[in-house]
Amino acid sequence: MAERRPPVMLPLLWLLALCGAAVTDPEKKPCETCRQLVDRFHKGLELTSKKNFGGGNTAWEERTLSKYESSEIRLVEIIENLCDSSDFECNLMVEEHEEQIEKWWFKKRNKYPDLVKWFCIETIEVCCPPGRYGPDCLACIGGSERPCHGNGFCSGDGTRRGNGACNCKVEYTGPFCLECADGYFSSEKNDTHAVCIACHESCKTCDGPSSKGCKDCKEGWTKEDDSCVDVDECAAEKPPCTEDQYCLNTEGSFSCKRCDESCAGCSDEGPHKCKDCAAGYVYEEDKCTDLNECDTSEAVCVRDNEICVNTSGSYICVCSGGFEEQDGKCVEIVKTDDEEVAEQNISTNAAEDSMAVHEDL
Ligand SMILES: *[C@@H]1O[C@H](CO)[C@@H](O)[C@H](O)[C@H]1NC(C)=O
Ligand SMILES: *[C@@H]1O[C@H](CO)[C@@H](O)[C@H](O)[C@H]1NC(C)=O
Ligand SMILES: *[C@H]1O[C@@H](CO)[C@H](O)[C@@H](O)[C@@H]1NC(C)=O
Repeated sequence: MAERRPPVMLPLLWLLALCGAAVTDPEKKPCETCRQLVDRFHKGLELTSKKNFGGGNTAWEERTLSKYESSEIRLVEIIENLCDSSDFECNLMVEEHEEQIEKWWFKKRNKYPDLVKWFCIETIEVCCPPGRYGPDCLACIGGSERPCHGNGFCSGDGTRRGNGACNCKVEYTGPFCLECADGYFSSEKNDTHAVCIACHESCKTCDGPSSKGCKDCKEGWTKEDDSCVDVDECAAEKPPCTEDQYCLNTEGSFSCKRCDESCAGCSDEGPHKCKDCAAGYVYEEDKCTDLNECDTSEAVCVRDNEICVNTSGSYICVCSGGFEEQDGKCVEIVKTDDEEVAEQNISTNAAEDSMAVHEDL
């Protein structure tokens, strides 16, 4: 029978334990680890099965190969590839339960072909069958066939963890996920089945699909002749937007948009919808247009050697070419000695270069 093979994994585990904080994912649940491990086991089986169709099939090969099929050599090959070297939980699980895996391989495989069931659920007890949860694998609310009546997720489903409470899908609510959440109405219901469908967008609660089915209106809608209709927030006595914005009504809501920069207050988008023109703009041809302050009979930029630059809504005064701002004046730009020498160097070099070219010719 299978000899215990040398524990090659131990030094690795020591190493991993030392930097355990970095590689351990505390959220990774043991059942998930076990299921992944079994997945890898099946992959290993597949990979090693190719060895059965290696080449010729002499009687000798047949005998050797069929021996290999259920051999310890094959098992060792599979086990060595069960976990990524950085996967601490997986390596630990294999290390702790290698004997059971061997036992299954040599004794139980035929009778219990489902390795998740035999290993993860029944032997090392980290998983439960589907629809069951917790240390004792109790059935989820609604039964293990249809946990949470098919309308939610059962806490701990399929693992030895959780408390079996239902986390309902968005349409459903209540401990059994048989009630409809706000915004959904019940189209079918008995003790074990419920189907909830979304209300019309105008309803907060409803008992039918159209806006006539609303029991309460959603915010932004109001009851009128049995249905919920959009409230025009923009028409309110006290407008909801600020002075430099206009109001845009939408189904169930509204938004405030910035007026054009040429406006001081506006009723809609663009320079044509201003209530008044902003400073620096004048009303001209049905809209507020930018004023060219530089183009007035009176000079606006009055210092020596400066020019006026028209900007939208205003103007600036800047020094003209060859002058720079210094202590509130525009003064001629003086080159430092270094700059002048450098400039000379460039022109000398350029001259030398062109001479060199002539020599080459
Ligand atoms: C409840 O409704 C479902 C689906 O319509 C049906 O299959 C089931 O038999 C019903 N159960 C009872 C107790 O009436
Ligand atoms: C100008 O060129 C001379 C020699 O060609 C060099 O020594 C000097 O450092 C250069 N000056 C500058 C500012 O680049
Ligand atoms: C400033 O001048 C007015 C009037 O000529 C123009 O209509 C503007 O476009 C101009 N503004 C800018 C930023 O050039």
